[in-house]
Amino acid sequence: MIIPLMPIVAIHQEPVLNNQQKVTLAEDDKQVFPEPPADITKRNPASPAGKLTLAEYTSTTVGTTRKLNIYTPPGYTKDKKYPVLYLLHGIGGDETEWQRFATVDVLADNLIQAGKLRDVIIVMPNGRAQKNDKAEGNVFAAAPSFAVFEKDLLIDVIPFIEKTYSVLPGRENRAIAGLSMGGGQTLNFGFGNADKFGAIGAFSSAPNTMDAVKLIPDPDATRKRQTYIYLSCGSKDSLFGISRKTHVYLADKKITHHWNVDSHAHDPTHWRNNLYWFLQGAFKPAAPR
Ligand code: FER
Repeated sequence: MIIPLMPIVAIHQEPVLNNQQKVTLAEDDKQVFPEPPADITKRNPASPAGKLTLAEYTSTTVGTTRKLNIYTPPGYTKDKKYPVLYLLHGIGGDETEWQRFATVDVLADNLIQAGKLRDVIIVMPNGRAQKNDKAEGNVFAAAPSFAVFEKDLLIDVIPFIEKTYSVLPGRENRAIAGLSMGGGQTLNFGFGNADKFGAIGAFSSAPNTMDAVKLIPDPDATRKRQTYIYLSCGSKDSLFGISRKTHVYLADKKITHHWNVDSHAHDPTHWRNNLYWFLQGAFKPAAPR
């Protein structure tokens, strides 16, 4: 059992955890996706630029107007329909965090240019569903509002996106992913609403992650539904045990998934590297005719 230490710094960034902790790796705790090239977040001059839009929606759940950051791919047009990824931040973050950690627009533009990623809309909401949703003060105190966000996502965010943008319907065109608290939200909401999400990517999931038996009470149904499942954690992350427990359950129930253990900690390098691989797996470009 790994007990995470309280943060040293917790304002506008993820908590600095005790990443020095020794993790004993099991045989299947392996890096299955290699380190991406160092330049994944440097703009390839040949890549046309997508667009980032800071939008607002009415949250009936919270009773306020809330912000979200939306990436639309280069050449976005109402004449086409696009799959969507809902991408969730950590306990110290907000709707700007993923962009700050991973320059999501550049990363996606480059992958699309390289023919490794479909045109996809990436929605980065604020997962702290409470009236003051800023990452300020003791960010741990807001942990319960990350659970409330399930309702906000399902009844406010997704309908807002689907009426504002040109979106492909169905679970096979809707993915959810996140880092740390957002990883826990991803597993809880993704498995809990399996009819809505066809791909799940959880990076360095936090202690808000529900027990695997509660997440997946009917392994046969989960296996048959064919969800693209991607779990990752750095071997230097003190929250390692949480992701591993989820992986061990999935493996035991023979539910196909990726489990990527790299050598990073609870840090943006781990998150951007694993977003890079998750995007390519969840939104593979169509095979050429
Ligand atoms: C905890 C340790 C870490 C916790 C949450 C986190 C709610 C989240 C970390 C992050 O989002 O980076 O004990 O409890």
